[in-house]
Amino acid sequence: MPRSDSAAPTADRRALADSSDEPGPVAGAGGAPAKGAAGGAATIERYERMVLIRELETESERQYKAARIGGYCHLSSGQEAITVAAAEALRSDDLLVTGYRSHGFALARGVPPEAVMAELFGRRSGCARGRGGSMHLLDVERGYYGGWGIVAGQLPIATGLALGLVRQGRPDAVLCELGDGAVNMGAWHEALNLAALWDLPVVFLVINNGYGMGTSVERASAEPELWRRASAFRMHGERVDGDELGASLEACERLLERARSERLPAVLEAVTYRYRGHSVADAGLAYRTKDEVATRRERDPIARVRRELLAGGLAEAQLDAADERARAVVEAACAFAEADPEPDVTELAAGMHAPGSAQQFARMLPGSPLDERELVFAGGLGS
Ligand SMILES: Cc1ncc(C[n+]2csc(CCOP(=O)(O)OP(=O)(O)O)c2C)c(N)n1
Repeated sequence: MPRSDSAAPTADRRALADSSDEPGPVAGAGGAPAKGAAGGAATIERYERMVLIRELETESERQYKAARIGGYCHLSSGQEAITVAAAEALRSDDLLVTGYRSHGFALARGVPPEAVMAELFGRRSGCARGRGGSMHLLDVERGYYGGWGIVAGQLPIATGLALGLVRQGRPDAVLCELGDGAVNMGAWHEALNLAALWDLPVVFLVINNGYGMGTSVERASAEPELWRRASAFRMHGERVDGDELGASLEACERLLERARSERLPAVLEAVTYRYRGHSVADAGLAYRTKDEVATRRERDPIARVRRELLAGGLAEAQLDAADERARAVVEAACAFAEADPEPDVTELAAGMHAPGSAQQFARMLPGSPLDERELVFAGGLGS
């Protein structure tokens, strides 16, 4: 299909876009294997990346409980297969936007573990200069546009980034990660409507981990098969087993390539599970049972890849060594973060877009706290 540099709607493209009434390849929990699922996706490198994410999450929880990490802290333990697959399917010039459960995505996109941990600690060398914290990791040079704390806030950003790619004539795509709770927000409709209307190269990756805080998908969504909701926009939708590395990689690669080469947006629902509570402050057992968590742990994506690698001839010792390397990386990242200084208060206005914000901020130094009004109204909102 020819590419158009214009962002104007193309009626024939919309007519041709698959309707999700016709199911795409579906491989939900317990579902049939995804069509074309890539066999042999298990490699020691991918395994180690998944273990690194799990280890960093486990350590983050420890550090949070030791009060070295402040604010919010949402862990993605259990979601490593789809995270590693999605990040790997991205090319270096593609763009990534995520919600707040983002430590794994940042690592998988190549943000150094030291920069991730320093950000969690609120330190100067953090990937958001220590000013974003756990929910607002970002690394624009690596095409990672954050880390957004407002549920569904990243969706219009993703659509806008995709429009920007088209306007610049770039052949790249955007991957927008969101949670199952975000599909019930108004921004979902706005962002998907325009992405479909303007044929934008964006894949909306819905990580369905079963719950939005303490509310299950079935209690929150009139259509709990979330991939089907793409059909409201005449957009292609499909579901994949997000704990299955090969199927996840295949689906992400295919849909991103389709977005790049044909400018066709899509929804990919990845069914997975989060082992920990909604955030570190939530034990995660008020709305689900221990048995449920234990049953889901039997499908653990890391254990699956480990089994595949062993079956493929790797020795336990090689996998143990990979575990050990990941643990050492996390330990070093923690030591780095602890030694890293806190950002200076005078740097707080750096990177702000409001005109004159740096000068205004200079008047907000300790001793003149009421000048905050000036920063917000005159600088931020431009009164
Ligand atoms: C607009 C908005 N409303 C409410 C919240 C509070 N909140 C934070 S996380 C969350 C649940 C979102 O769940 P989901 O989208 O499934 O993502 P997950 O936590 O599973 O990754 C809510 C309601 C928020 N951050 N933003």
